[in-house]
Amino acid sequence: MTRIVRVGAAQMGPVARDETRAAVVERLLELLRRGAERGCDLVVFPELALTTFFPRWALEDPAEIDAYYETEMPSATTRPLFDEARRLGIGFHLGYAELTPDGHRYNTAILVDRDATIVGRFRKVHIPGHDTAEPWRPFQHLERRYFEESPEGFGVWRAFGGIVGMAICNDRRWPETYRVLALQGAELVCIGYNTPLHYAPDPTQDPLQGFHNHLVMQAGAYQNGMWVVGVAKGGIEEGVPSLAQSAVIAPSGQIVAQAYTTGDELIVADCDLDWCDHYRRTLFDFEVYRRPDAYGLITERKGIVPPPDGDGP
Ligand code: CDT
Repeated sequence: MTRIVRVGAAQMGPVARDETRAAVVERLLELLRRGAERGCDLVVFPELALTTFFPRWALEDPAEIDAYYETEMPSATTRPLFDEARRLGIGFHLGYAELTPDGHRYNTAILVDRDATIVGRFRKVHIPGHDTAEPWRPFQHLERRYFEESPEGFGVWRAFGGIVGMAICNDRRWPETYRVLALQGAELVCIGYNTPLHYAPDPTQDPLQGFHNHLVMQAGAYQNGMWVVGVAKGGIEEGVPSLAQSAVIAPSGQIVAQAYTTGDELIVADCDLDWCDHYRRTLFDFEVYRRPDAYGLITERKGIVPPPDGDGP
């Protein structure tokens, strides 16, 4: 029996600061229905899909800040998405800001099965940017002010006939993300992102944003023999141009579907989960070829420690 998961990568265009949750949910419903029309099993929405990317502002009003977070999932506002998904028999992945009952704030994504039950929840591990306002920047990236680093790490879940993992935006740039997921058997990884095209600390990277986006996800897919679904909230959001170029990437590292707009757009790909074995049973047979004994520094050391001066041949 083949294990083909038809995945819809539901790219979103910008969400305005004053756009209501209800209006955003209507957009998500439209994308979900398009996915159902095209026979998708799973529709993947981006990071922080329900609101504008609020870490671009140094907000002071606690009530305004709290309003960007979800305290329950589903809530009255997001329940229509769950109800429609159940009616259509389609699963989804959704990123949002989470405020837990005990006051923790995470950049979170959930995996929802075809019967609208939440089967997996992931909290972003790598939190980029800064935690205090830096006025020299044309816009802020205050994720480190608004979100905690997840203490939970990377998990996987059995769903859609396979093993599914999640990562969020900056996580996709780190090779450890994919390897830790692959070591748990992940066959398909969902990744939502909000990536400004301008990177203030080093603008030489600006023209390379699209390249780096695909570079890391394609490498992650190939080196771990897994499907990667990268989904943007792109376009010009509140004056900040953001990367689109959502893509579905095969275990070969090839892009098999890619968005061509910067707005709401659904791209669809049939992901054959058994194709992972082409890589996992050959060149990247971890059990045979990996050398964890040679990789100790990966977990022992956080930063770079060069050898002392004078060492070497
Ligand atoms: N959302 C997110 O993680 N964005 C970052 C932007 C670069 S760091 C300021 C990313 O890695 O795409």
